Amino acid sequence: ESTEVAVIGAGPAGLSLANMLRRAGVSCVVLEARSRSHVERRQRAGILEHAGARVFEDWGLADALLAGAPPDAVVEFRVDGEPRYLDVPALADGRTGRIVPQQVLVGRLVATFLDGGGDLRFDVDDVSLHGLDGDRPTVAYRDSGGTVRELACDYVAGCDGHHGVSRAAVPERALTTYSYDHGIGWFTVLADVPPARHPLLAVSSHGFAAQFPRGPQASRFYLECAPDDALSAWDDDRIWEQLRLRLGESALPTGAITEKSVVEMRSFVVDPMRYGRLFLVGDAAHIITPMGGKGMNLAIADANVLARALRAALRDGDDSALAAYSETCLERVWNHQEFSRWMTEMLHESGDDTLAGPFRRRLARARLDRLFTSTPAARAFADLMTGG
Ligand code: RFL
Repeated sequence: ESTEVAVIGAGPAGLSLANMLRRAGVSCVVLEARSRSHVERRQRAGILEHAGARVFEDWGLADALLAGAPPDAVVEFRVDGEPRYLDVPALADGRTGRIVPQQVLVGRLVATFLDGGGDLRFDVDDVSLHGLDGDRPTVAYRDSGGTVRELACDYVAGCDGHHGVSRAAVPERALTTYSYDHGIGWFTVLADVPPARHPLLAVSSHGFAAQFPRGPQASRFYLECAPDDALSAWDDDRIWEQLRLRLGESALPTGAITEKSVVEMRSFVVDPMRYGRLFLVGDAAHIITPMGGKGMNLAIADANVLARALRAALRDGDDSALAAYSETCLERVWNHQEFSRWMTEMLHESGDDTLAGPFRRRLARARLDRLFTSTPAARAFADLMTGG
């Protein structure tokens, strides 16, 4: 069996890439370890930045993927209970993101790919990559029926997330890895609570908290916690009590909590995002904390760069964009890592003195206040929010 591009993983990165490759007339096979229903139910991110929406428009995929997804407009910062609003599209020359829960986007990417005749194989096992530094790599795997198969290809796209096999297939000496522990903990819950009027980021002496929309009747909440806090330390009563306190909303409605997890507040980047004929895409190459909402967006941006580069290499015999793939992607990755870290400091350290001391607390407050006193500062923030 053979194809032009073997895509490992059917998350936002692999599915975006596969749909783009189809539009480009490049053949691909997608291999996914989990079942279709598992992939379509995995709830994580919720905001597609303006740059991501434009990518789908450019590929003629926006109608299929984004129909009915409301625009993401005003962001509320609630500082010690006092609301402050930033109208991001107004500050970004009309550019606006879209509110689309990750599982909705993934479900539509799967349907669009399969409806167009795409080859997507769920429930595969034991994926291994071979001959990556040669001319004709192969991917071995066990299909859903238990039969061992081999797929020959021109290129492999490693879109299998942070714990996948693709990055692990690269010899250690060939990659430089950057890893950073932000030194704080986050706890997240998904609950059947209608979203606040605007995406909400709350700063107070009780600790950071946030509420983001995940569909018309669901919210994802984030709560700062001790880095070593266990899941068991957060029963439902404590969650609601802390959310009411931190959001400054004594009448916050409660609802069924459908998921609870501790978020690792860690960043990770590999350089280069390529080894021979293997290209790492999305979380396989880099992870970022949820602050700023960039993880899914980086995955889609990488997929766009790679799809264009593969089309040029396979259709026009022009390898220059493939040669530049890693450098092109890493520029955006580091820019978003910096934005995320900048926001993390601003919104955690401005709350109280315990995290970074009284001097840093005042610096963080100055950074936050500047967004509401300086239009150029607010415009720079909006520019980064929308993904440039
Ligand atoms: P994914 O989504 O992890 O998909 C990888 C896919 O590969 C499959 N796989 C394999 N397939 C075949 N063989 C193997 N050996 C395989 N190993 C794994 C997996 O089953 C899976 O289907 O990576 P991808 O596509 O790079 O997409 C990245 C995004 O999912 C991720 O960056 C975001 O979810 C991060 N993230 C957020 N991003 C945002 O932009 N905004 C947010 O608000 C946001 N919130 C979040 C998040 C991530 C979270 N978690 C759980 C990590 C909130 C949370 C809680």
